[in-house]
Amino acid sequence: MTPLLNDTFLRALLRQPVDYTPVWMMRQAGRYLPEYRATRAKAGSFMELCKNPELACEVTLQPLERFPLDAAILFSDILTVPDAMGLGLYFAEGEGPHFERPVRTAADVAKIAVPDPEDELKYVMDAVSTIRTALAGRVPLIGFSGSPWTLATYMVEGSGTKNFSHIKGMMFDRPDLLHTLLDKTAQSVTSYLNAQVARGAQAVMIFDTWGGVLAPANYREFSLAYMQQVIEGLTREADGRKVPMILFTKNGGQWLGDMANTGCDALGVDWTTDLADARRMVDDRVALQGNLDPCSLYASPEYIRDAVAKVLASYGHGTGHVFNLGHGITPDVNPDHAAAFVAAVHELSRAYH
Ligand code: 1CP
Repeated sequence: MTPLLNDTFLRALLRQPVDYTPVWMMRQAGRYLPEYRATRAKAGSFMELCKNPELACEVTLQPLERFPLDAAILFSDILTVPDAMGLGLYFAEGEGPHFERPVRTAADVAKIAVPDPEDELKYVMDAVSTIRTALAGRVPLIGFSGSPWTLATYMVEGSGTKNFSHIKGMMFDRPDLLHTLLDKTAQSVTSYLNAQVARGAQAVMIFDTWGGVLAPANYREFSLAYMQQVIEGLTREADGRKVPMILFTKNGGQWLGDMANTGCDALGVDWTTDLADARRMVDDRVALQGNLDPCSLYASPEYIRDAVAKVLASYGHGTGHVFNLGHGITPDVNPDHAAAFVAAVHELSRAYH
């Protein structure tokens, strides 16, 4: 294996000493980059881009060519898993994702299969191998999946949603059905993440984008429990090195203490929780990743630098912090502002280590 030239990100996740705070951005390969839009046009569509390992590799590396980021993230989407479970994913132009066959009834749940990642999701695995080779040890590669709950919201709703009526309807009316669906989804996520690690992912992250819409007891029963099931089944070491695991529930600030007990190595934190409070809640048991409001990047580079300084001060001294936005970078951000953000983290964080 090629040696890893910059392992700052992995070290911070494992709370080992670092010289500066490592940084990457959720959705760092995406629509705010003109070169991304050009590659997507060349591929034909977003899904064709995901299914072409060479082009998926090209867009994964694009943000690293522009900015000195400390990690790369596999270019794919969380919804490839329900697609492989038989739901028929498609993107209508100018709209979000949709499924041809949403899961609504007992018969629909019974039909759901746990996919073999090296078969139905082989295109993702080939992208992981291609990217890992192309990175040549520059920075670590992050693999990812949606959480079982977040995937189930799309599977039951059939698309994005504002009210969560179908998924919450199932949760309150037929919890048994939803538990069966979540169990199958958790099994799928576990083997999908393990296959990514086998192909070269050096850290993994679970995106629980919609856990934060749940009441606390429902969060524990329908989201957290299944993320815990996934974590218990994960490969935790590869090439003689620990594979750190990051858990991110958007809007989950009040549950960080519970989340830290799942066996994960790090927690993603959005901007609605102060990192100083988050650090107290997890009591230095796990590392923290976050948490600048992505809309801060609409402001001037001077403002961005100041905002970065405040987040660094809020975390305070010592390792265990990976700098990130609190959620994905938005499509209309000026890439020069992303550059100012990354530069400010690298420059200002040295004083904290
Ligand atoms: O038009 C386009 O080019 C498609 C836009 C796009 C992109 C760039 C989608 C559709 N997905 C992605 C890539 C993507 N999605 C990545 C790539 C790696 C990177 O970070 O650079 C990742 C990690 C995701 C994860 C993802 N997809 C999440 C979880 C994280 C989050 O942002 O909360 C979710 C919820 C999705 C679903 C999805 N895929 C795409 C869209 C527009 C959506 C959101 C749908 C909705 O509004 O509910």
